[in-house]
Amino acid sequence: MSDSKEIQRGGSTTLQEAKPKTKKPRLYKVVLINDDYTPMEFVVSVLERFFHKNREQAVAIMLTIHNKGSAVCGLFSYEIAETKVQQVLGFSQENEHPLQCTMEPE
Ligand code: TYC
Repeated sequence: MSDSKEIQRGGSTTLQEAKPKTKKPRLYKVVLINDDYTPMEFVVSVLERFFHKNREQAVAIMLTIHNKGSAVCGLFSYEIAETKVQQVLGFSQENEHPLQCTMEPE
């Protein structure tokens, strides 16, 4: 519990919190990395399945990764970002693709 202080104004006294009670949640980027072996269609399916992109968005992000080396797929809280990375890596391993996925602070 933070300290509060009394504010005197026009004959009345009010209490004001010394610190705001809320703090901004830190967000993490989930990033997909390009490689030479994972099929384009598989990457599109990952973006649809785990990042809820439509076909058009998924194709555009996949092509950005293919052309530039990586792309941000979404911004999430720490725990959700960790889960996304695990889901992508697990799904890629099950399908024997080398697709890599990481998270980094916003
Ligand atoms: N570069 C891959 C290919 O030509 C496609 C690809 C795109 C792979 C995005 C990974 O994160 C990736 N088949």
